[in-house]
Amino acid sequence: MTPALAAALVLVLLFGATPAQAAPAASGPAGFIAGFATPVVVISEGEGITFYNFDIAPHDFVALDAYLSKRAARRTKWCTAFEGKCPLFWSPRIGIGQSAEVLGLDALKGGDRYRFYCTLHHNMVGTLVVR
Ligand SMILES: [Cu+2]
Repeated sequence: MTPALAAALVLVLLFGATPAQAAPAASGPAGFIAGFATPVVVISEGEGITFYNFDIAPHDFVALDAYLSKRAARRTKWCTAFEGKCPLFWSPRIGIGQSAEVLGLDALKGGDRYRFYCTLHHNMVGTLVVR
């Protein structure tokens, strides 16, 4: 990965065999569980993220318990997809082999960290660190 690359990459993968005591997988074949292959994502302020899905199930990349103000949400085009609260950042839901840009990252400030998750599989969580 070269510093010149504009966007950090976030991958979601189907992990191998699930430990016997793990919770049942929300999707995918029995005994397997999907997760973010990059549960901690570090970006610089102003940097973008490209989200890739290599799993057979659809996934997205959405801020967890962090929302735009109502005023900011009204000015943000992609917030029209949400009733009520609009997440601070968001990617469209994508299927296997697809990629999407994460929207809303330009408003994030250096020095902060945020939780993210998949709205379809709430066990899929991670941390986004903004340098
Ligand atoms: Cu998911």
